[in-house]
Amino acid sequence: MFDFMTWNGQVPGPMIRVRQGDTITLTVRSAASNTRPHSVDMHAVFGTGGGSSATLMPPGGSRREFFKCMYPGAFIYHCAVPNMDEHISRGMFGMIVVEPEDGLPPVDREFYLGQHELYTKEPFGSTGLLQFDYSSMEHEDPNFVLFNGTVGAFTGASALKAKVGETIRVFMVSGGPNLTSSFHPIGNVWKNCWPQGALANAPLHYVQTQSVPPGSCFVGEMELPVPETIKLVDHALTRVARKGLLAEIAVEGQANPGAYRAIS
Ligand SMILES: [Cu+2]
Repeated sequence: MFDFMTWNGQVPGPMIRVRQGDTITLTVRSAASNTRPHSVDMHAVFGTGGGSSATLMPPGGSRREFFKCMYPGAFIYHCAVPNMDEHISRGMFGMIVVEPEDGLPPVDREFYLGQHELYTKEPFGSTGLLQFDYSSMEHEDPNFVLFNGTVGAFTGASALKAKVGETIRVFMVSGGPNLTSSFHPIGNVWKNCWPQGALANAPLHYVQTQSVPPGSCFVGEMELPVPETIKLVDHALTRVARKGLLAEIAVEGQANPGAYRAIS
């Protein structure tokens, strides 16, 4: 267990999804039971601090801002108070997707993941309420690296589901605050991949591992020609083997021995 700081009680924060040209009025509120100030810096926003100056609020406060989504892409939003590294590590990051004016092409399923690291006094595997550790954050040496704030998120019975023959899209936001993700689907490949979530550009094709720096996003699509369990990982694999980072997609359907089979 850990005392997260969240938007709407989830890590990553809710995906906000709009179209290029849309105008947004955003209202943020901070519970009176909070003890720290918070704000929102959205990388989809032209304006001082990505709106963080307009949204800076004390415990119990609320703020409203207006912005126009003038360019397309998948963008991080995050808290931007002076202790922003701690607040992001505690969970204050999410994604706003500004689709191009014509929208993204349809796919069969979409998934939303957020990678970030957690700095605790206690080692990986500890139980009970864990304490935040400023020293390991200063050394950028976390004990936990997580998808969606959970050790082994979306694994086993909680795996994400898809079917052979479908096309799926993965949105991933890299909160950091410090580590770059080397994002790879074990057993598959990013057929279409938008580094940085930069949807104004043509996608790259058949990308194996894509860097997703902290403070950025990723959009990738996969074909599913065979039944398998795809493991979404950061290919800096110590983070998978020893720090808790893993999400699985269980792909069910007919075997496709012309594409893949075990021989002996
Ligand atoms: Cu905050």
